[in-house]
Amino acid sequence: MHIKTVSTTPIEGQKPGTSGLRMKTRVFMQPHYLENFVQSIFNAIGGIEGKSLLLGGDGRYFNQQAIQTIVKMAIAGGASHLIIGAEGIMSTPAASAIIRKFKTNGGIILSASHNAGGIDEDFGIKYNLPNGGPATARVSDRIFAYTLEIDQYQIADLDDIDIITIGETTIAETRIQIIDPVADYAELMETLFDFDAIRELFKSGFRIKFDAMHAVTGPYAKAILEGQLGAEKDSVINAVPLPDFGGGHPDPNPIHAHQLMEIMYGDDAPDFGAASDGDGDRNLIVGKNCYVTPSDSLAVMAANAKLVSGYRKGLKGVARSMPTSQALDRVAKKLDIPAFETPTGWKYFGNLLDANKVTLCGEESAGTGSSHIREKDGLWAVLFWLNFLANRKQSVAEIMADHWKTYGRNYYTRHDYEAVESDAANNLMDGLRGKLAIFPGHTINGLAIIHADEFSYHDPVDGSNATAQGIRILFDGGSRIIFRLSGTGTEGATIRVYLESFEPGPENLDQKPEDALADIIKTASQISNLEELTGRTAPDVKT
Ligand code: VG1
Ligand code: CO
Repeated sequence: MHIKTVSTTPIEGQKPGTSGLRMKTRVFMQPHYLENFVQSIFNAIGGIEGKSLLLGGDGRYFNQQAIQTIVKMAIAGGASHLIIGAEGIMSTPAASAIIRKFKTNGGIILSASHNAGGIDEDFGIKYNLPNGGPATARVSDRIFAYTLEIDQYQIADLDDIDIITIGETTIAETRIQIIDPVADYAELMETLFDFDAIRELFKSGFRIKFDAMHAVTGPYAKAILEGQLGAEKDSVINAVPLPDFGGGHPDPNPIHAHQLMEIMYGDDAPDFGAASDGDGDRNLIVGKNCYVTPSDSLAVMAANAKLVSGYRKGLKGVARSMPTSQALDRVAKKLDIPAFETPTGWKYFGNLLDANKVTLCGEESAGTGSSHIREKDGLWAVLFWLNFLANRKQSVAEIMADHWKTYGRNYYTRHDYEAVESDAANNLMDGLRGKLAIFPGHTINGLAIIHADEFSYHDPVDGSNATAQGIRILFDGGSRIIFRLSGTGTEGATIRVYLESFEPGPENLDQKPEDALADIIKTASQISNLEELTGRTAPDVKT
């Protein structure tokens, strides 16, 4: 076998964002682009020689081609073992589970997650650590540093290998194993949940619709929900992963998962609806006529954890990303367990989970997960819900009403302004930064500001610090407004405005979120000069 050493030069902008490196697919397809980044990952972990790696992706356009390139580079670098999902498919949570199960030295996941796919859309790559979790900020910085000084990479001069057929081959020093991407994951789920109880639930006539959005979760949901648990045929819709996700946007929110929402709010709606994203780590939960915000879902899961077989002993602690609503904190307080507040992005949960400080964590962006792996996990969240629904024998709407009655309700919505000109977005953030000191003490639209800052996080486990993680404005009574710029977009800037108000109850727990939040929404646009600075009069997406 011939190993080519290819001369290259650094390519600007290969800085990982909230979750790996995401760019337009055509950018990734440029000569040396993928190779430079992959070699930088290898360099950042001290070389790939003698190491094992998991490889997989969400099946989007360029997935298989990219896997071939990475395989040839890993062989050239002397990797000892590659585990690859058949057809290059592997959901992010399954990848995390397999890295942990087979104790590989990490993994490379090809995905731009909730971003659209196709030659004119987005592609992405991320490196996960031996604990199965996303590279920490430190490791990501090291990878980025190598992209700035790279001058060569190695690649084996080989024909494409067969990544379709399950089996094993050895090329030079490298054992290559093609595995069923579903089996190990399904096995893990069975250890966490009471499959018999869920089977009984389906047998009793309970109906589910799971929208896989033509993304990676299709095969997993089919095998587990319909196959193992006996949900009726066609419970899983859009189940076949497509390279362009059928032209849709695989982001499980009420806007992009509108097909599911129509079913769940239509005549003869099933009892339970759910959807997952491009790489299978997000979840949307919706009952009959009852959308559950991700922040509420996280809180309800924490409150009901003891009814779920794998979590019967209770939770060590919980964590949420800073913009996620404070509903979780109220549950933690009642359970008398610690609650952590981290910056946005799953990489900040890894240390807390490794140190056994938390069992359950989540984000407002439809991500929930637990210590079973080190990524958020879409289908796991669905099974978690099904497990406690099987015990409680109540509808989703009843469970929500009961939850709010007990804890009060954190009304919540997120407004996204996408593809805003970067300068305008930065001006907006700078403008707010400049006013942080003078905000407290002011009352706007009847809302009294008690605190304003730019969120920073001190990791209690490794002592690292993350600064500039979003601007927060806190009001008397528990309401909040948060502004942040997205770190996963590929075009201009995306401004995210997170809006939350608290209603202790027992009255006013049944308002429409947009009514309950009207003053907060108005205040957010006033204090940020959003319209003036960006020219936008309405958000592109409201979740
Ligand atoms: C978004 C979400 C964040 C999530 C990240 C990756 O990041 O807000 O909560 O962890 O996507 O999710 P940002 O920087 O665009 O706000 V996934 O499922 O796209 O990998
Ligand atoms: Co995702």
